[in-house]
Formats: sequence, structure tokens, C-alpha cells
Amino acid sequence: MKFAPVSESQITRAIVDEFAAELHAYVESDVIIVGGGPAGLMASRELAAAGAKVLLIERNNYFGGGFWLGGFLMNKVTVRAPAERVFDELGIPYREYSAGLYVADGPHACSKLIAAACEAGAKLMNMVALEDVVLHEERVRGIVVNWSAVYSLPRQVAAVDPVSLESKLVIDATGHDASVVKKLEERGLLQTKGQGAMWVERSENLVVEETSELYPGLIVTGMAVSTAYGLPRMGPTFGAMLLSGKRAAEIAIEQLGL
Ligand code: 48H
Repeated sequence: MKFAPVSESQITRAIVDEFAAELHAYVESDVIIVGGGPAGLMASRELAAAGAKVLLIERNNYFGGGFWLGGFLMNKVTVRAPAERVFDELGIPYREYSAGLYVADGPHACSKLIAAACEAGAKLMNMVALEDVVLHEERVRGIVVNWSAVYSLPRQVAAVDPVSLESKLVIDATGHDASVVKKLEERGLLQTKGQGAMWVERSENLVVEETSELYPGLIVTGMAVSTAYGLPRMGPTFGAMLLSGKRAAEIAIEQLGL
């Protein structure tokens, strides 16, 4: 076996050409999803499968958010019925621990969900962080981003202006931070209530029910819904994240007329 004779410069060109073309193509999308945890990944998969042009940005190097681990640094993830249907749909192996409670391996579940989003055609960009929103005439029209690395530079050397990416809709899937929603709150355009205390029974239903367009052009999903609406938290169980991601996609699909 011998590898093909390819030069160092040709490898560099391949990366630059492919990445630049992709970035150019996604300066405008149907939907931008901010945050690549379970809710954002699920929404991106559903939207891409429905034919939307979807860009998901994630500030970390890795996608998956909290979905790699269950709770307390232990990598078993749980869902309550009926969310095991999503495991079936994605081919994630699981077992019923007790009536209506299902357990899967975090790494297996998370990597399957990431692969499902990619295979459906969503474009995933890592190491990109939200800096602000594009706001025209009381509607969110896109986001302002910078490379995550820029935020770790000392302030004196980090005079790096961000760039804008436009979309018909933005989905805030940034988890507890609700980072996109907070950009509107900073400007007095809405008020978040902050996350409530633990109450799994109420919380999961409410997160899915309250998944909605919080502001024109901005849909909120996952734990960001809890933060926005002051809902109780559910702890280390993920059914509501997956079903809220699906709900967010449904709302967007309807708006886009797909
Ligand atoms: C780019 C960003 C930015 C930014 C954040 O935290 P996540 O896993 O969020 P969800 O809502 O998909 O799932 C929540 C779940 O993991 C969880 O924490 C639960 C169920 N908690 C219950 C409880 O009681 O505590 O993923 C959010 C992603 C992460 O990967 C962040 O890095 C990313 O969003 N992100 N990406 N720019 N400004 N802020």
C-alpha cells in the first residue's frame, strides 16, 4: 500500500478552497441555528431533511453540548417516553430501565445525532461563536459571528471585527445561556425569566409546549426555552431537548412554506 503523491501545498489548497466556498454559500441561509447541543442538532436534522438550507454554528470544537454525558460525569443518557421513538428513528441502541424510562450510551447517542444532522444536509460549523444579532425593523434577520478563538485573546490584541450571516429565521439552541435571546433582552426588546428549580415531571412537557417564535424571526428551543420562560429544569434527561428541536423545526418549516 502506498499513499497518493500529494504535496503539502495541495492539502492546504484543498482546505482553503473547500472551506471558503462553503462559507460563501452559507452567508445566506434559510435558517441559522446557534448551538449544537441535542436541541439544535435535532432541529437542524429535521429542517435539512425538509429541504431547508440550514447552517448550525457551535462555539466549541465539538458538537453535542450536554448530550455526551448523562449527569454527574457519567455517560449514560436517559429519555422518558415517548422520546425513545427518536432513538428508534436515529438507530440509537437503548434499553428500558423502568416503565417509560430509557437509557443509552452518551457517545453512541450523540455521535448518531451529529451524523444524522450531517447526513440530512445541515451544514455544521464549529469554533464559531455568536456575537450579536442582525435586527432590521423589529425582526431578527441573521447573526453576527466571530471565531471562538478571538474571545480567548487578550483585549489589546483582539481588535477583530466580526462578520454577519443572514437568514430568514434564527433558532436559539444555546442551552441554559439563551445567548441569542439575551441579545434582545440587552436592548430591552424582551425579558427572560431565568431558569426555575428542578421538577422533571412538569418541565419536559412545558419546554416542548413553549418552544415557539419568541420574537419575530427568532425561534427558541431546548434549555433556552426554560431560561426564556422561567420553566422548571429537568436535570439529566433529554427527551424534551430532542422533541423541542423537532417542534422548533416544525415551526420553521411552516413559516418557510416547505
Ligand atoms: C455558539 C453557543 C453559544 C454561542 C452556547 O447546552 P446544550 O446541550 O443545550 P440544549 O438545549 O440542546 O440541551 C440542554 C441539555 O444539554 C441540558 O443541559 C439539560 C437537559 N439540562 C437540564 C438541567 O436541569 O440542567 O447545548 C448548547 C450548545 C453548546 O454546545 C454550547 O457550546 C453552544 O450551544 N453555545 N454556540 N455561540 N454564543 N452559546
